[in-house]
Amino acid sequence: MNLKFVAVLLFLVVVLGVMFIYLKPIYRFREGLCDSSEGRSGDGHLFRSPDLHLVATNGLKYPQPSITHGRTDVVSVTPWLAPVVWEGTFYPVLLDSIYQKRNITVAATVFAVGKYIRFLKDFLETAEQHFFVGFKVKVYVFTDQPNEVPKVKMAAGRELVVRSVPNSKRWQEISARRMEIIQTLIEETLKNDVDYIFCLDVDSKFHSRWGTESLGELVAVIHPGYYKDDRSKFPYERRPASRAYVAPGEGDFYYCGGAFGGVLAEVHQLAQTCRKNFEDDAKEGIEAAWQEESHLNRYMWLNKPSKVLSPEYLWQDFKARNSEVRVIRFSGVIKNYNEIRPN
Ligand code: UD2
Repeated sequence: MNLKFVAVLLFLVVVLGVMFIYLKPIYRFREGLCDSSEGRSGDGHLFRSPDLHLVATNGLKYPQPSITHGRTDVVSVTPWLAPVVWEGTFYPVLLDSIYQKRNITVAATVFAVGKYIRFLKDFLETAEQHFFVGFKVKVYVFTDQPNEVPKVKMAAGRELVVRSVPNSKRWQEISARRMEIIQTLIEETLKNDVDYIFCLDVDSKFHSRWGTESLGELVAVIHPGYYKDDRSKFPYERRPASRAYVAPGEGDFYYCGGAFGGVLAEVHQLAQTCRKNFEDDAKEGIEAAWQEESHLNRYMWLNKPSKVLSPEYLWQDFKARNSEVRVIRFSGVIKNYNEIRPN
């Protein structure tokens, strides 16, 4: 080996060593950026975080942020610093201008199986009036009676997609199976098409704006029946044998099974986890107290939602409105459970 060759070899080793030492942290940082600002689905597909840059329209005038504005009569931020959205905590024109620039598409899923098909018309018609008006929306209806889906006129940029699903003898199964179908829908259809998804109960109507203020990575709605209660009163699954178990003293809010959402990667993770836990429980003969709602509550306890929607986003028509609820945006209609359910 001649000296010249050894010198070149040494030079290369030093250069590669320096590159390794200096470039590795940069690569790691880039990886970290991907992990924190971009979701990654199970198969490695990247979902770009839509909340990376909030770019508003130039010259838009709106009230200056002020600590004396907003709401002092309700919890408007969680201990993990997620906003809790109430009327008076956001400026809709500003938010819409941010998301219009991004040209987002929002999907909604709704299940109308068996006699629940009767609720679909009002759901769809009121969604046209209040749900992400002015944005691209795709409503996915899952039903066992595709021919009975009402013909509702959709505005430009909005689309209704009907999919067949089997009926079941047990309402608990219809309700819980939604997680599996949502998981598959995201994997097979929505992946490259949609930015956000909301999964909603059909026996409900929109009454007022539900829009861009509700967008976030993982979004949960506080149940209207329990938002003033101590967590000891929440109807979480209390049997430790269940995968939906929440121990005494644990839990943040009691969230609704009837409305949740977020970016695709987050909702996919939620649906997949709740489905698996529900099925693993079933193999051991356990059904959680409130089916997939119990599993969702366990999931949200461990994986904190990045945005929490107040009970304005899922009220119940039989409940008198409380003074802190200035607007009812979406509300469950009164129904006769014995008459409407298959069991
Ligand atoms: C609560 C939840 C619901 C679910 C359930 C527990 C709210 C407002 N509702 O409502 O989401 O977590 O507890 O399982 O938080 N469905 C049919 N056909 C049927 C039965 C159900 O299509 O025969 C669908 C339909 O979309 C309905 C949803 O499943 O809206 C939930 O069923 P539910 O409304 O009977 O459940 P409920 O009122 O106990």
